[in-house]
Amino acid sequence: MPEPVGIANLPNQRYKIVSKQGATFTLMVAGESGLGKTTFVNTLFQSTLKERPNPAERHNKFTSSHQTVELDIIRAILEEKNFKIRLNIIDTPGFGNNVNNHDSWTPIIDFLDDQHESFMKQEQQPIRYAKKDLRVHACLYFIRPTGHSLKPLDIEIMKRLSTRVNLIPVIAKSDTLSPTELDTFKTRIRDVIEAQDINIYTPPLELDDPASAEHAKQLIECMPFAVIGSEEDVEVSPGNFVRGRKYPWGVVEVENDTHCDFKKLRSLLLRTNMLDLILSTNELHFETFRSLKLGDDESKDTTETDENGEVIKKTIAKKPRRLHNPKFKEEEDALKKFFTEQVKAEEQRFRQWETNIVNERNRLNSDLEEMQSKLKVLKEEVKKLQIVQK
Ligand SMILES: Nc1nc2c(ncn2[C@@H]2O[C@H](COP(=O)(O)OP(=O)(O)OP(=O)(O)O)[C@@H](O)[C@H]2O)c(=O)[nH]1
Ligand SMILES: [Mg+2]
Repeated sequence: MPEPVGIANLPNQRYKIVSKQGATFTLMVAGESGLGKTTFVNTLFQSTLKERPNPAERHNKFTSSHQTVELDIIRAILEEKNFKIRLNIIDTPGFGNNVNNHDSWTPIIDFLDDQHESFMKQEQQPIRYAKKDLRVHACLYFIRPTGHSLKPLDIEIMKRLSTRVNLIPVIAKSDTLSPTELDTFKTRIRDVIEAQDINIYTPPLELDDPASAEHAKQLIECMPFAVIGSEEDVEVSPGNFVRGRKYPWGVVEVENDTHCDFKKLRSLLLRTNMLDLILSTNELHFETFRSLKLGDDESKDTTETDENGEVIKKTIAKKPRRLHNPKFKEEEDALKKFFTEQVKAEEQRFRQWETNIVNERNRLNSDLEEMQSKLKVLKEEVKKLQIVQK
């Protein structure tokens, strides 16, 4: 049985907001050439959609060597309990083997910015039609399984990606590393990410829900996810096929938690954290883009001549543009109101949480007292019995 994919049964109030409109989820894969990005996308689609009749349209733009040569958007609809998710996956051409690497990854950055830009323009229209939205909610960054560390090129690109999109690093072709090599590699990558201050996506720890907090902790410890892609089912025992890669010494299975983190990653993307990825794209990455675009606090240098004919330099701080525009003012007021409400709600939630903890502590204390008095009674009985025995 494939595990349920949707987010329809999430006990999350934010779910309701999105659910009325259905959701669009856009995932991107990026990284050096030949690391298995296209294979991964196909694996994800096949494993997720195998029970569904022909949902994915696939327009492959393969050259004879199967190298991806341009951005390729694959669309599908996931449907569960009347809840619809429009899923877009953006496959990108790999970079790294060109003379000029810069040319091979700037289109990816431009694509991300263009989607924010186009969404912003649509938002500014007086009549808001249904928006065309291809803003990327998560970008999987494929790391070559060298066992050493991140390359300078990886660091440079990851930095640029991480300010624009929820960045999720993954170790490509992890079947080529032994478990110990993989462990060391993961630690090194995490260290570099921290040292370089690269802001990767971290699942939020929902403190009021111990089960999901524990789950998030496990996901964080597992990062960067080690993945294996395969487009074939291989025979593991007579008549028994699984998605995997066959080697003379055995089979590595895509959907086996002891072989790689594919299932964990899929569940994060399509199930447990999809909503958080969607909302944080809007609240964090899109807002960052928007405020940069609106060019708040721009300043301008001008020169003037004073009465003695000397040139003096003046820096005129340009007023934030939105103050000139009543529409921006309105938006700002609405935002302020929104944030005040959010803070209030958070405080309320925090207080509730505190009360719950105090109640829980009191309950445990009284349990403890009860236990202690029971223990006392039992000890006395033991003593009595010992005396009787003598
Ligand atoms: N060992 C191993 N090989 C893999 C894995 N995934 C893909 N491959 C192989 O790696 C080769 C390249 O795979 P692609 O999926 O075309 O790589 P890509 O990242 O899309 O490459 P570009 O389109 O050039 O960027 C193919 O021969 C795949 O069969 C994996 O998890 N493990
Ligand atoms: Mg490809």
